[in-house]
Amino acid sequence: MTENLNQMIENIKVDAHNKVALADSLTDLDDLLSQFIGKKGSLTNLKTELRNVTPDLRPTIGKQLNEAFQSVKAEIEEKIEALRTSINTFDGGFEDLTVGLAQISTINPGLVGHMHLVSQTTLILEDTFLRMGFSIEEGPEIETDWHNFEALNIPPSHPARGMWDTFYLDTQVPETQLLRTHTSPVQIRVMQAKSLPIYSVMPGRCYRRDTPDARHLATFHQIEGLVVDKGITFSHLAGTIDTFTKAYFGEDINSRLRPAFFPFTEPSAEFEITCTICRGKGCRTCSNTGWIELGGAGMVDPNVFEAVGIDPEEYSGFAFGFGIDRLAQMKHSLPDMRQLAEHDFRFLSQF
Ligand code: FA5
Repeated sequence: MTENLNQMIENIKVDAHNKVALADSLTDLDDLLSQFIGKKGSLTNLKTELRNVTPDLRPTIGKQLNEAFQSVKAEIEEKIEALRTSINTFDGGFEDLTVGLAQISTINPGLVGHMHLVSQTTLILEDTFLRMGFSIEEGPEIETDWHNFEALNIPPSHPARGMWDTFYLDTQVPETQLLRTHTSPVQIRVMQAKSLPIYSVMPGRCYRRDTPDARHLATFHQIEGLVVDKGITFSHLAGTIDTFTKAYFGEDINSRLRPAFFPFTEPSAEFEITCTICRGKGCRTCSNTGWIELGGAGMVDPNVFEAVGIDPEEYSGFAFGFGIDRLAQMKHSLPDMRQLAEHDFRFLSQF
């Protein structure tokens, strides 16, 4: 037993040394701390084995175990410190991520940067809609109350404002400024700036005072769609959404439109697909419904056309707004959207 214990301590030391040499992130090193010297770590466990050692040898083995414990701990902590220093400070406290990345690439030469999953998804969406004949437009993230709400048929103090919990800005300009809660204000800007007909999509970042959970972030992304032309009907909307779903998710994912309410569309619908995590059986991510809401849609309300000077007697149109993070989550079956906002290389490098 004594000899065994002796050998086991040495083996664990070698194993720890090799693993520390290979670890290239703070998360890896944290894992090693718990694997070797945490509450249930392999060296910690050996301490209970000391009981079985004969009393004359116990001090020697105890000392060996203690030294191994201290040296593994020091080796891991030293590497944590080195990695922190290399990643962290630059010129008075600013993080220089390029230096950090360069250091990490030296440790792991195979690691090269690439586009974040949300950016990749945005590009794929843009490409899908470009192939369907849409143009790409953009709008500002800091918006006026008029573009974000009023022109969209949501007057001040209208109860529908409660649908979007808003970050208002104190910018000292006369008009109320806010961080846009959705990409729908870009519809307004496009209708003001472009000549008709319009077939456009508008991707971008949005902000809401939402508590992050498996399906929500406070900063997220949407892609808005807008079609304005003569003779546009709800079936054009349904057909566009169906074509897009099949093009993006493939033939085996079902989608459905359910009646909903948005002040800027009438009639309005919610667009849902089968939850890709549980394949419709019900799970934590879809709140046991089997369906995940991807966005809202509907026929542009005549009041919105009037706000931007388009004659609703002559033109009709549809609009939709999907969550890009939600689309990426469903496409890659990610149980928790918060993974998209964390910077864990092990997660990010998979995409
Ligand atoms: C809207 O934002 C409407 N502007 C959509 C719309 C556009 C309706 C045009 C009609 C016509 P809603 O609040 O339901 O609707 O958000 C749309 C989608 O954005 C959601 O289905 C979801 O996919 C995504 N989304 C909303 N809030 C969050 C959040 N906090 N985190 C991540 N994604 C979100």
